[in-house]
Amino acid sequence: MTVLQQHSSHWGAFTAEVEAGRVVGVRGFARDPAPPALLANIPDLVHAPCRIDRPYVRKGWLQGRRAGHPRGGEAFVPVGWDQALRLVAEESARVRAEHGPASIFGGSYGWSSAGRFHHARTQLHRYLGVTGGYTGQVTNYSYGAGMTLMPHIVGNNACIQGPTTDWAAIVDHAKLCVAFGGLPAKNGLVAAGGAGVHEYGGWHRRAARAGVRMVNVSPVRGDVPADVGAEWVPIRPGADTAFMLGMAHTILAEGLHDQDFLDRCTDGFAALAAYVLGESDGQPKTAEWAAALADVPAETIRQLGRDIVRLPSMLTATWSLQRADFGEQPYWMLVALASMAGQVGRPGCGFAFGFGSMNGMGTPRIELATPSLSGGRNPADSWIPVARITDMLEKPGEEYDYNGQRRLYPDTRMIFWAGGNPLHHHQDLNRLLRAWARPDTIVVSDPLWTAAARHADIVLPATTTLERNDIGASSRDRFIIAMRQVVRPQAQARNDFDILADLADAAGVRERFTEQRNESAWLRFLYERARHQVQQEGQAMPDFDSFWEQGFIEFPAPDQPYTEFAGFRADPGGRRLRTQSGRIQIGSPLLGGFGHADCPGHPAWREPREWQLSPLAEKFPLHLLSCQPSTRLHSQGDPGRVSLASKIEGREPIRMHPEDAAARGLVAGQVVRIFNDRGACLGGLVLDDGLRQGVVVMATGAWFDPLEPGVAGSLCVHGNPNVLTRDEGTSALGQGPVAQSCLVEIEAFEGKLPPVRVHLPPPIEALA
Ligand SMILES: Nc1nc2c(c(=O)[nH]1)N[C@H]1C(S)=C(S)[C@@H](COP(=O)(O)OP(=O)(O)OC[C@H]3O[C@@H](n4cnc5c(=O)[nH]c(N)nc54)[C@H](O)[C@@H]3O)O[C@H]1N2
Ligand SMILES: Nc1nc2c(c(=O)[nH]1)N[C@H]1C(S)=C(S)[C@@H](COP(=O)(O)OP(=O)(O)OC[C@H]3O[C@@H](n4cnc5c(=O)[nH]c(N)nc54)[C@H](O)[C@@H]3O)O[C@H]1N2
Ligand SMILES: [Mo]
Repeated sequence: MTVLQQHSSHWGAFTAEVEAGRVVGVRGFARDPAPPALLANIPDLVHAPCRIDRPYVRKGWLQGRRAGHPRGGEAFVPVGWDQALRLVAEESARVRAEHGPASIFGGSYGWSSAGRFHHARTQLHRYLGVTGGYTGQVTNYSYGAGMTLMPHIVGNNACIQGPTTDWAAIVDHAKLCVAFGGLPAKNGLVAAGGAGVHEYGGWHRRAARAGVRMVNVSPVRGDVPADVGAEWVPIRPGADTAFMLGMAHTILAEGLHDQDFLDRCTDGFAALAAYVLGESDGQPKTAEWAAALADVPAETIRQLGRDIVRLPSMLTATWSLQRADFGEQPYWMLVALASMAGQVGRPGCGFAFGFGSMNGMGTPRIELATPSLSGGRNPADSWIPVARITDMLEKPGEEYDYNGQRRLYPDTRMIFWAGGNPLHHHQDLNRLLRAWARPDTIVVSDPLWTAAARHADIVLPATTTLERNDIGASSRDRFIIAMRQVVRPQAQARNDFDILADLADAAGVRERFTEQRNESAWLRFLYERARHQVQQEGQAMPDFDSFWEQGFIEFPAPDQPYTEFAGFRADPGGRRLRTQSGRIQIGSPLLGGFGHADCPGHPAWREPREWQLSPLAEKFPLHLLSCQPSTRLHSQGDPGRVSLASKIEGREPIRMHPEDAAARGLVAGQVVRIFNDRGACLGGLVLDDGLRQGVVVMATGAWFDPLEPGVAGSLCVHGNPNVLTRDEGTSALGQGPVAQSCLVEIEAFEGKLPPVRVHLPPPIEALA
């Protein structure tokens, strides 16, 4: 007999089909016009051969070999829950007492699951907070540089995170949409907290049908789906700021800039104008200058410059643009360009970031509170910018810059991670692995034997989301979803909440952690709190029991299109932005005063440290873009059927232009070795003439599978591109990751193909 149960995930709500206690299939949510194919990965995750069936401890750790020992190369010893929790409790108490709370690194970056209560990272923060504090992480891998910059420029981060100008306004009013990085369909499959509906792709098509001219400025033609009919400008990766400066030069030189808007609504334009015209540095940023860097015709740049003034225009950039050297600059320059063109605040016009990056970005929605759990206070008040983890481990006590502050790295003795996969997500994994050997103890909670779990000392088996009750909600979606438990916890897996409650108990603070609520009391509490707020915001929500019974709530779409900055444009004096001048900072005396050469007082071209015009390109001529996967969410779902079906001889696909392949004697379907001075991995070759020549694309998220586990620098036989990417901050301002500034070379893989072992458990040994 098949039992049906509704649940949700970051890639959408669904109904699970259960037979004899096993998830055998999933059906897309009935209200969803486009449920993503990658939902089909779900049964394979719940019942994966690489589920962690019980707690484990690394053998060498049990034998006293701690700091300095490379992790990942040893067998694990099965232990009972009591012993595992006792070891974690004793070790955290020891580290806190000997080294202080900041020596426990609990940033725990990662997406974990869609449910807002059992959100692993938030639960961990609550536990570490009530037991004395920890070092956390601020900003994110998604748009860390952008989100540090934008409050200085426009006063907040709505233009990156939403609510931003919506597609309804664009459809009604814009005539031109210039999309840097395009509007890739694959990224719309996903939203943090899940989705009742995937409406994202539909809006691009409606805009095109309404006569909005779409321009895809990207190294990848497929970054706007073919049926949208966009023009393709195959820019050299990393050249976007130069391209925009070339447009700005045309606008200025031809006197097309909107002086009235600039005077009323912006501050600091004179400094940028002097720079664009070359008065301040001797180099006019002409379209010809930009064309040489971007490798597109100067006339294309010039014409686009004129068009964004002439036509009601929306300028967008994906989040990936700022995940690169000096990633703050294209974002700042896009704001400046839209301002010069006088588009900001005109209906359906201006600038926005992330339209091509996630479901729900730009989708019309009434802003309402959603149920959510707070991570609580961190009494240690210690944190690092998210992507500076390797630096932190390598350089305890050393100084670094962030956002105008001089800060110190803490001395990390223990790491506790729940709901993220740093050995998937961080750049330059070989460098991270060397630094990962330094702490005394690493604890990882995850349902699966991910690379992070394999490189831990104490491994705690967590439930998957389908093994518990929760509430799914996203600030970018109109639905709240009842996520009903689908199957029992598998093997000895436990909920993070229960694991951490027992650990809090060992520290004598169980009730401060649980607040005397169990799962069902928490769900009711979080829901009712949101309901109360929503009522104050003028919308109705049923009581908790009716919601749970009904299964979901759908809020109406707003009846008016929304344009960000419309109110500000109409009344800049009355609607001051929360910036230094109260206006848009095209130049910023504040940022100029920070004195960072890599992020000066106005948007500026800084040649990427690594790209095809740097000397390194002689040795490594291909530009690698490691983008988001269409077959999974980051590393989640990699052992699932949709992800596995895309692999070539078990290796992650890498896309290359046919002429680049021919020049190297490579053919489609072949296993290749991708390498640079930082590392190497295997991949399966796919030919794609929709790529700019010289650019290769490999998705993130194939589980890191070193040929020699525990040896940094070993070949990843599966295809995690982060063995190749560089680990450096975007600038002293944002310190964001620079994954997209990466050069590689590719050759045929010769010799016997090593097996991919990472989707099976690691070696396990009982102690005599
Ligand atoms: N080269 C390169 N690298 C990148 C990027 C890029 O563009 N290029 N993008 C970056 C970006 S934007 C991001 S957001 C990151 C994503 O990096 P992550 O968020 O770390 O990636 P996920 O694979 O989502 O990891 C989530 C983990 O949580 C586990 N999990 C799920 N549910 C639970 C639970 O209930 N409890 C516990 N304990 N664990 C659970 C999953 O099994 C999985 O291992 O990657 C970044 N890395
Ligand atoms: N299916 C799926 N969707 C996802 C995710 C996932 O794992 N799977 N992850 C989600 C998360 S956490 C995030 S943060 C977002 C990330 O969203 P994004 O950062 O927008 O995603 P990417 O795929 O890295 O990049 C988008 C496009 O930008 C283009 N691009 C890259 N570099 C350059 C450049 O230098 N110049 C120009 N002009 N274009 C460039 C690439 O061709 C790429 O296809 O995606 C979200 N959506
Ligand atoms: Mo992200």
